[in-house]
Amino acid sequence: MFKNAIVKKPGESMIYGITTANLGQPVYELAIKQHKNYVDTLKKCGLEVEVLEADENYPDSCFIEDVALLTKRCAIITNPGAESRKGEIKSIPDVLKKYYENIEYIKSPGTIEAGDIMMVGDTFYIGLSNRTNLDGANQMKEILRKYGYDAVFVPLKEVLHLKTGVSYLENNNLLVSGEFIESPLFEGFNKIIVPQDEAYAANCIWVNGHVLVPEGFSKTKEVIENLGYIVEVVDVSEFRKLDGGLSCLSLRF
Ligand code: CIR
Repeated sequence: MFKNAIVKKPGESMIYGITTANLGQPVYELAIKQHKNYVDTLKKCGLEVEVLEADENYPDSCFIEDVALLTKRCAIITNPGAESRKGEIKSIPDVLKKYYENIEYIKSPGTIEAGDIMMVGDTFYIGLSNRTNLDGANQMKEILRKYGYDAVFVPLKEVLHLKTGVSYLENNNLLVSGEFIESPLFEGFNKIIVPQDEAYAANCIWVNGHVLVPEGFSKTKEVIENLGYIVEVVDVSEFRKLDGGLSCLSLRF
């Protein structure tokens, strides 16, 4: 079960965030509304949510998931692979000190963004992507091992981050799409295949028996409902325009 979440409000500069989506510029006012609704949904799932103020210097900083990996035993501050995002980590240790005694750091030339990390019990799947290099992944693995965790590397071909294409819903249920459907690394899971035309919905989050599903993906929503989860539909259209999904908008621990 998770108790806490940390989110960061989007700043007006978000409209200049990194994107490959080709869906146009986000509408800031709408993004703010959607962000607030996202926070309310996390609260509805039983989380206490700390809301950090926006930082206009970093257009992508609302995607706070990428700057830290929070486990039960330690917090690990990442080193984002995207040049414009590297400075996002500066403010994070102070925020995490309230919650964690053990804070570790990934150092250059290692890079890692935690959107590439999926927690499955005591095992962490780490995507090797354009943002997460082998050095960063190896550092992360070493730190995780020190705290009694395991790590499995997953080379990525197409998606931005590992969790863009695969989400763990607990109880051995794994939402998978595209390049991950046939991956031998995920053979042992009960795979729930996300159809190609709903690929964006492969990024869902499990929060204490609820699953947050993005609005507009009825097939995926129905399959998740049929598994017995309480589904919370959340509209994140403005964040999708920046290649971001539901998981990217919070740190949950
Ligand atoms: C980026 O390209 O870094 C942002 N526009 C989107 C980050 C999405 N984060 C995530 O998937 N964890």
